Amino acid sequence: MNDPAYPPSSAVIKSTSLAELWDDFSKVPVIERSWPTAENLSALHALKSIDKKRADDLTSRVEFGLSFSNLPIFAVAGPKNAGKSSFISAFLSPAGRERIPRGLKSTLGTQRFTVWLPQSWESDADLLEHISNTLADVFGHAAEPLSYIAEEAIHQQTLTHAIEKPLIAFDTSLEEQNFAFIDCPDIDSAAGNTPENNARLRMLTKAGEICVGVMLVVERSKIQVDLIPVIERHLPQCTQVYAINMVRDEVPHEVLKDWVQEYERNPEHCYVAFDYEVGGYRERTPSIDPNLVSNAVNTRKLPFFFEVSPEPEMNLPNAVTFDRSIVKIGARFDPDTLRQKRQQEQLTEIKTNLENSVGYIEAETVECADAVGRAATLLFRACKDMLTHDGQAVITPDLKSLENIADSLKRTAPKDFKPWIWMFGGGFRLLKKAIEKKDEIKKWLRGRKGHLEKVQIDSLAPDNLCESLAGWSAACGLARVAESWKEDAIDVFNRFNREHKTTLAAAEWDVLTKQMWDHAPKWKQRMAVVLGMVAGLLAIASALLDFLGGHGLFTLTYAKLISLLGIGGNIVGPGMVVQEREALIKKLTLQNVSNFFAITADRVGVPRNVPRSFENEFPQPIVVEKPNRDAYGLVDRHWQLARPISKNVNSLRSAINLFKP
Ligand SMILES: Nc1nc2c(ncn2[C@@H]2O[C@H](COP(=O)(O)OP(=O)(O)O)[C@@H](O)[C@H]2O)c(=O)[nH]1
Ligand SMILES: [Mg+2]
Repeated sequence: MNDPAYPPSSAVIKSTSLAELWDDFSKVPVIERSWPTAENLSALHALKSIDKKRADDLTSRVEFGLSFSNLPIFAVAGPKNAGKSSFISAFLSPAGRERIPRGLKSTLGTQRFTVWLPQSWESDADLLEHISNTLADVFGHAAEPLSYIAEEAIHQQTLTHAIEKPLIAFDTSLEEQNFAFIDCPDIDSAAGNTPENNARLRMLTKAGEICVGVMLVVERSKIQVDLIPVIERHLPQCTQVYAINMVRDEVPHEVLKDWVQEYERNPEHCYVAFDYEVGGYRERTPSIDPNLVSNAVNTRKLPFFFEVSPEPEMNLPNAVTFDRSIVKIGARFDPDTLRQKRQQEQLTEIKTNLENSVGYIEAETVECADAVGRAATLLFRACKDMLTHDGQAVITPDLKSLENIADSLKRTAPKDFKPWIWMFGGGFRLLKKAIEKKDEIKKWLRGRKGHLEKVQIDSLAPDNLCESLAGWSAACGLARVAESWKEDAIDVFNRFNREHKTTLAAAEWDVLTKQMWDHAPKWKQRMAVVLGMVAGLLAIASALLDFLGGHGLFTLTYAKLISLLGIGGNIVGPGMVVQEREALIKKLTLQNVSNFFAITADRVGVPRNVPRSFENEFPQPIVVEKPNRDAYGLVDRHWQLARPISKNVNSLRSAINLFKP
């Protein structure tokens, strides 16, 4: 996977099927990533890293497209009390009808999606597994079986707050049908007209993904409701069947005319049922209506839907033949044709989706690299500003480095200073044991007041970094307040204190201290010079000791250091030496910035190399990389440095192009 040329034949990817195309999409490396990990990514992998939801959505669409069910499903939808459940009941066995909540009472409203399937499927394990997986994919939750005990089944369907969990039911009467149904909960337009604000509409849209058609049940007197276009809009790909219920004193072809004109509907697949509770029903309804022959006392009436004809006389009671009953609708459609129509739409959608995804991945990759570059530059600038005083980058001395300086000063001292160095040996020894002799240092300094003004400590604390990071994150487009950076800031300072040392080799210190001696004031007494120097070192040590234990950093410019030592060395000397000195000071100070930046970069999730615009001035960091997997840049921003592998991107693109749904 790590070879960008994989697979060797990528330039001639030939995809003939969705399966192969999906294989390419998930396997052919199209993105070469260098940070946070060096890795080549397939389009799917890249999409996942940019927008996980989009990748998951595409995956489930494709998987669904790959395994498109053999079963045409119709969603039965419509407003409350339109007769949806009654409509489905007509297709079920008497026992099945008992399992459906029907009624005007609000407690009998269907609250969940129930998928009704032929009984025999319950024992076909493979088929059932396929359907269950599909439902789980679409709804995001596994389907629950609908109980065979009527009371329990009704309880399951009327349970509120379980809309996301579909029910799955089997009935013997569906055996003759070529369809399965989804009984949908009532869609209430008062709850909103978009899936975003109406959970049921959202679920209906989802259900639409596995349906070839929608059977829309509406009450004759309420067909003006704005809900119908809303429902249709959310099931746009579906073949539509209309069932107009509770027609009263009207002739069916007039209802049809109204429907066609007012809603600009197709006159095809329009069914009507007369209201069985009003006078004249027996005279109006087709003579084959089972309500007319049913004489069992406890058999509930069901609306009898039959296909309306535009010819008035064809709708007369005796003219309606049994093949026009709703329960014969299976014969009106060829399930294969329905499915193919829907499947082709699905595949076309998938093709477009794949095409768009490739473009999106490419654009996002390039844009992300730019954003990361900007973020790193801004962060570097912030670190540099924090570690700069009076226009100069600072050193961050610790006791060890003070000791190194003292040792070097002793080594490079000119002969005429040596006796005084020897004389103040006690001061040097205090420096070596600074931690234990903290109080003695203070006493020593008090005894020699006047040799040194009070040392002003400059310091940097995690709070400073918190402020910087708050500003930085805002500039990066996703602000996080200062407090939220606390833990990160403390970690950065701890690591810096542990891992970064202001150090030069002994010989390098010697170059610097030799210079200091060369410029030591000649007008002062030798003793005063050495005394000032030791006092300076001890004063810095004392300030540092006060400072230890916190998370902060003690900062000092080189100019301040030599002024505290009181001897000099800041004067421009002959060329060679100046260059060498400048290089050493740079090593002492600029390295701080690079290291501090690298540690911060690790922590907040940006690449740790010195950004291009600072590359010439600053050395590369020399602290080890410790990535933080929870970093802002990785978790909140999905930052990465990557570039498209053009050759493979183009191949994948042409493969998608060649794919014919
Ligand atoms: N009067 C009359 N009532 C009906 C007719 N069709 C259904 N109903 C009743 O209307 C109520 C709501 O029906 P239901 O099928 O539960 O509607 P749903 O809310 O759309 O599922 C029930 O009490 C049914 O018995 C009809 O043609 N005439
Ligand atoms: Mg219902």
